[in-house]
Amino acid sequence: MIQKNSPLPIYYQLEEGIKEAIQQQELIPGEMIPSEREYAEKYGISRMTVRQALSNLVNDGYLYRQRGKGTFVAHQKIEQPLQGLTSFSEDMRSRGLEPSTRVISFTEVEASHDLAAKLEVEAGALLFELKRVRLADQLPMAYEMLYISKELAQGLTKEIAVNSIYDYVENKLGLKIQHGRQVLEASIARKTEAEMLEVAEGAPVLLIERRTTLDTNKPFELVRSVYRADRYKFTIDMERL
Ligand code: 16G
Repeated sequence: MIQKNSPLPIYYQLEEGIKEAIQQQELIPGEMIPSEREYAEKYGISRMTVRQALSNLVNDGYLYRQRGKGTFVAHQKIEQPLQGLTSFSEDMRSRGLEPSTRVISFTEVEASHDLAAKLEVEAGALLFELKRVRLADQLPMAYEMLYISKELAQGLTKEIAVNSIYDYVENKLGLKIQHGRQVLEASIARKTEAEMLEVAEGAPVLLIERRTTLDTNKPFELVRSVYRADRYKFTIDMERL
């Protein structure tokens, strides 16, 4: 993969070669890559050059280092466009990943004044409160807590929440989820979130709050999700104003 007479710098050729190997799945996420010394010997190049290539790949999120162990291939981030209102299950399936869900809790609570106002129900009305870990190909991606009015999501059960809630309310209850408003913030994983997402406490996460409404304008759900920042990135298409 290295051509010494090429006008391209050697570190750059090595970088591109490693990226290519990741794309071709010759290097698999979670796998340890050869050491600096091994690359240097294999291609007859200096360790400094190898170090530069690997550092760039770490900074760009292709590789990650574990102190005392080595350098590993990172899981590629999922890129989520922010224009359509989609469910987690749809998002993962559209990428060829298998969604799954761990329902951590499924309870009924009485709406506080604040929740009642946001969901446009009477204070004290019953709400479903759900906590779920969402996984893609068995890897935890997000931890979400949601509130939905019990009156709207009739018959919702824990078993249904293991699959797709949007699928249930749209295809079984015949409701139409129409509109969503989402707020994104940078944050760090608190203790419980870190456990659920299998990251260290304090690891970077993306905090997302979503409120959706039905075609009748009635609020449907309030969701607070914590996404692993090492597995997710969001893209927004913009038109010049
Ligand atoms: C996404 C939504 C969440 C929605 C869920 C439905 C965000 C931040 N959250 O996780 O609001 O409840 O999808 O997914 O995108 P489901 O139909 O697979 O249960």
